[in-house]
Amino acid sequence: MEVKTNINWFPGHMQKAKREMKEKTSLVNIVYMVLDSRIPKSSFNHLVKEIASNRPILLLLNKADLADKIETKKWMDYYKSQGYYCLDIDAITGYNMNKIVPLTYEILKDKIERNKERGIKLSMKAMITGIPNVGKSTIINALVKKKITQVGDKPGVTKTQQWVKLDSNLDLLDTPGVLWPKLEENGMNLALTGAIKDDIMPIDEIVKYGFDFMNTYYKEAFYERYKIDKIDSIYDIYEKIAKARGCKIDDYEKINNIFLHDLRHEKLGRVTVDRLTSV
Ligand SMILES: Nc1nc2c(ncn2[C@@H]2O[C@H](COP(=O)(O)OP(=O)(O)O)[C@@H](O)[C@H]2O)c(=O)[nH]1
Ligand SMILES: [Mg+2]
Repeated sequence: MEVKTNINWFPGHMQKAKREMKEKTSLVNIVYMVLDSRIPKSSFNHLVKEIASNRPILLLLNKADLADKIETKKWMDYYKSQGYYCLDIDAITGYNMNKIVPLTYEILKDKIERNKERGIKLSMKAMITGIPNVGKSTIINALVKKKITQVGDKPGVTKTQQWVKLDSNLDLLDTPGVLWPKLEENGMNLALTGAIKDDIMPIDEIVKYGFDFMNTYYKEAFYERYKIDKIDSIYDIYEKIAKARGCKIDDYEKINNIFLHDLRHEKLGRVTVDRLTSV
């Protein structure tokens, strides 16, 4: 698939972003990588593994409320088998959010113990990374329970590292490390969940891909919502959606939007787009 983007892919930018992230990482004891539970593979960025070096990585599978529970469990088992720590969360309702701090202490307990023995009184430090739109800011805000003002974004303000206290012995860097997803490999799955803006994507192709996906993995919910009985061609689907939602049969743009909106907002049930078999 060809994806046009307005993201600057110049190697220089990439190198700079990588260097900055590495600098931040050098300040912390643990790296959180936020994933979208609907696309635990496509939202995973391998660069984190590289820049985290030997620091532990805690994968926060956010938006768990939108994903298929059975698939989330499979993905967590898979990532655990690969040496990652995992927690499924929902930053909006707060599901499992209170487990992040205790789990962090648990992961870092040897380090904390060693510091204690040596009489070192240092807080543990963590940072959040993740691709755009996975919920990094929502998580930070939920963890610190207030909105953080981005003082460093104003011109003339010295950009110093800002830390927020999560607990007596745990600090969090308040600026998340933004990573770019690999569009070449995961473009369709990223697009389907809305991780990439629709206006840079071939929308008809995504919708067709989405129809196939729903028909393969969540046929019942798909048929139920649009009162589909059988599908002989893609036009049957367009026709049924139009009928079910009261719009013109040839208004493809509107039908596309209805379908994508439904898929992204749980109207077709919880969906996991990345399937573990595709690893
Ligand atoms: N359903 C759901 N939506 C979420 C969750 N966390 C964040 N969002 C939404 O995802 C969008 C992107 O969140 P944001 O924190 O700005 O992502 P960031 O770009 O990684 O900082 C916002 O519309 C949030 O309300 C979640 O756990 N569940
Ligand atoms: Mg943000």
